[in-house]
Amino acid sequence: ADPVLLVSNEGAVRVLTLNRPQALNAFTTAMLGQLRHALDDAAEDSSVRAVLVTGAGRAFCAGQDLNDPYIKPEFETAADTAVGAEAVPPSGQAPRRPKPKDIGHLLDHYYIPLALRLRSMPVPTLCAVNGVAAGAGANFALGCDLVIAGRSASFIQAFSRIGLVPDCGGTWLLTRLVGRARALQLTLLGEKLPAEQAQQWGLIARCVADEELASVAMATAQQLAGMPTRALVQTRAALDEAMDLELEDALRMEARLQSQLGYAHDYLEGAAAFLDKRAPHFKDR
Ligand code: T3D
Repeated sequence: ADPVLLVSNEGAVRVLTLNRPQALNAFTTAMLGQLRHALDDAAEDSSVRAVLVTGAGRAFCAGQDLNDPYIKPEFETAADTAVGAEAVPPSGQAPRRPKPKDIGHLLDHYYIPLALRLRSMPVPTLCAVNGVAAGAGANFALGCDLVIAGRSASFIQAFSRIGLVPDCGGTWLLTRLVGRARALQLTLLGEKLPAEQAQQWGLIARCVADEELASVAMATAQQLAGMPTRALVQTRAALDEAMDLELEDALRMEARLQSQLGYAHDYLEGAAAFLDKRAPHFKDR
């Protein structure tokens, strides 16, 4: 069988490609597990300075695979139980009573660790959204530091269509990215948001022509990989933290981080390179 996640390197950029194109790269537990391990590997490998995630085929990711045994609805039949079953319909079909299922288990074991891993990566992350990104697929993409989408891509908070709430960080991310009104519009109606509008709303960084997506995403990932990694990662953490801080506390957090970075190699190198009018060579992670 084809691997469900392709892993490759382009210089200091680790490229992760979701690879179940026949099911629009919907997440199976196997794929979620491999994705998390691949992020762990990238985090631990000091030669990696940026991670680029994309999808194979015409979609980025259709969210949780609804055929996965952990989540696929199952119904009791007369063979399972004779007590309490619904009456046999006039058509003569077997009674269909849903079997209780704890689908929250999937979140505890797969989506929560994955979303936390992504947000705490020690290198910048970039998602190249090459087609539709639905449900947890959309929110995984939006959890990356930069999101670049092809013009034909779209974002769908598909959860409400199937009786669920947004997960994989959607409740936290969407309100921060586009505000409550637009977050509610996206999550209640579950409508498709085209990439261009997603950019206009500030949900994603860029929308580019489909045929340019791969090259623009790779060039941006290479650009990030050549930058002072530790400062980039601390910028992400500081922006997230500042959302919940008073101004004075945010100012003090900035001062604390700046003090630490001021002693690091990358600041000394960056400032010296500027003064010397040469290209800097960053190495802190
Ligand atoms: O607690 C928990 O654990 C729950 C966790 C939930 C996390 C979630 O992500 S919930 C949301 C799950 N995702 C969805 O509900 C989206 C379902 N898919 C769609 O709405 C549509 O497929 C799309 C809008 C994404 C794309 O539409 P379209 O018309 O371009 O493609 P299609 O024809 O619908 O799909 C193509 C194939 O992919 C098709 O298979 P087939 O008929 O060719 O054999 C379709 O069944 C399959 N597919 C698409 N999405 C999923 C899927 N198979 C399994 N699971 C999917 N999510």
